[in-house]
Amino acid sequence: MKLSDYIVKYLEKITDSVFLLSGGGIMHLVDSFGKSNLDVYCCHHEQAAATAAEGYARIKNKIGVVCVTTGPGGTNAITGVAGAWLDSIPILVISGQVKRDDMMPRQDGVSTIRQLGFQEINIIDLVKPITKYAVTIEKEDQILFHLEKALYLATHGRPGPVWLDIPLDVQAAEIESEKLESFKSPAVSHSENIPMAKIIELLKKSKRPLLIAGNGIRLAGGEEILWKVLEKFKINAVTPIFSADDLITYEYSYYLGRQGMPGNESANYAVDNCDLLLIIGERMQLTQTSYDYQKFATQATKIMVDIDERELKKKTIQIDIPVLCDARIFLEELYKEDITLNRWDVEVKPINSNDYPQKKKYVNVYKFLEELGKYSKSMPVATANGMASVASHQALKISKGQRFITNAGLGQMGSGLPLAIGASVAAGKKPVICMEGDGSIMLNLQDLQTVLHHQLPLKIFIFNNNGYYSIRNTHLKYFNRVFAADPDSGVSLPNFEKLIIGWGLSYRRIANNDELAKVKEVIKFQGPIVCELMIDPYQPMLSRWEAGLLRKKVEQYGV
Ligand SMILES: Cc1ncc(C[n+]2csc(CCOP(=O)(O)OP(=O)(O)O)c2C)c(N)n1
Ligand SMILES: [Mg+2]
Repeated sequence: MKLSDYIVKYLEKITDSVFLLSGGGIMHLVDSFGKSNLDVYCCHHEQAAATAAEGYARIKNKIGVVCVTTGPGGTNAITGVAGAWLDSIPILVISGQVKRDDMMPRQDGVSTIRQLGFQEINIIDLVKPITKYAVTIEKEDQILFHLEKALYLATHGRPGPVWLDIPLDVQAAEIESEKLESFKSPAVSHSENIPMAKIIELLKKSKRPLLIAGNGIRLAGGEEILWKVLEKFKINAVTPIFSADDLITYEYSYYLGRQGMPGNESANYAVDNCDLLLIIGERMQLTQTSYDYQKFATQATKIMVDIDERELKKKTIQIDIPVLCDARIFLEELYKEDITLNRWDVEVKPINSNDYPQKKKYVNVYKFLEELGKYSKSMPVATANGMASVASHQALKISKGQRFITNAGLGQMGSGLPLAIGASVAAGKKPVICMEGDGSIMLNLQDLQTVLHHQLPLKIFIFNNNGYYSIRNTHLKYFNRVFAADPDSGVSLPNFEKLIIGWGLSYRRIANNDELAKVKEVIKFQGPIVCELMIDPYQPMLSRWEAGLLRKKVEQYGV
């Protein structure tokens, strides 16, 4: 059997879809994909292909698969892989490599020249620091071993991306599929070391306990048990803004919102004032602790449950009880306990759009999000960064089970559209809401063609705020002038109306608050549609939190 056919047969067992961009360096693989039962989505940039695989993996909670060619195909995919690495999303990248005879000579593993084969690049050394496993497969009879090992590593322990680089002649090689070496997965010991007695004692003693529930819970398949734990213990809970805002929703009576620097006041108040903080499956990046991390939850005894030991020991968070454990197993063990926690009431203050200036000429971003929240129930939502992501994560109400995906660690511009593509594919070509900045969407605009080609029914909202709102604000704050952020300072953007219509996609514009009724029309529209929102370039947003800002004096708690 031809090796490329063997790979594709193997992939048919683990996924239904592949994101790829063709090339001579993967011609055998591409031909095999063409003969397979897999749905192949040909993207127009490898960054988009890798990020679409991330979106797919997030929605399915299964591995996403990408195939890219030698040299530039691989290097273009790196940003998507970096995002998956930081947010622990399992994706498998298969890249082509020049044929073995054309590969550069190496001495002690180091290439002695820059290149031998055309479009050759040592991609493995480039991606090693951002993958759990990355190898060039130089022996055809090891293909099964590497596939199995890569898949195992991507999806076990802390998940993440893996990369298999396959020289052209290896792709074309004939193999005897019954005689292939296979990978023996290590025996996993299930004896997790949870100091439960101590944790229970602390929970019982606590007057103001708080839970931060992170995406590690979803990755571990622990959503269901999380909700059971919430219902049983009625603990106040927050989600880390951007990374897990869809894990707990306001259907839970004691949900206090999205926590972090740009997050909700109630959630940050709870962190500043809790006396016991239980963090599960969340690595607590600086967005959560703030740069003033020495002041983070200083009144609280901190218990942190994570599967990655190194996250429990980093300098930006001082943990009293580190628990090296799978998030789902921890929740299952906790659920077995019978204790009543002290109730500590925190007033939930959702963002009220009326607290922000309403100008006749523009859409108020929070008004728009209120309107969107009425119609977007159950549709997955994808965002990248900038106001389109920040304001949405602050204010968009979602319902239980609805997904809300964003790359929280890399925050790369241009990721919203491909995340939405992958999400729609994963959901069986269902509608997905995509919110992108006018600046951000430019970085993967080309993949509107993928949306059009496959008629993926995305509802794409472009937040037109005259360029890079976030950058403008930063420069005004630090330098009192603006550069490289809007048309007057060197960054102009296209006429989106002409562009989208010229592209053959449907277009709507919402020019001001009076036109917000169009949101419903856009959401109910059959097929893909782009809606441009004309937002005040100086739209004020919720003020940022720094650790300790909302801390009260102890005697004020009343508990
Ligand atoms: C790939 C990448 N390049 C640069 C940045 C730095 N950056 C952060 S926000 C931003 C501006 C984003 O503009 P837009 O998408 O229009 O959002 P806005 O801030 O205007 O709401 C830039 C350049 C980034 N996050 N990602
Ligand atoms: Mg913008």
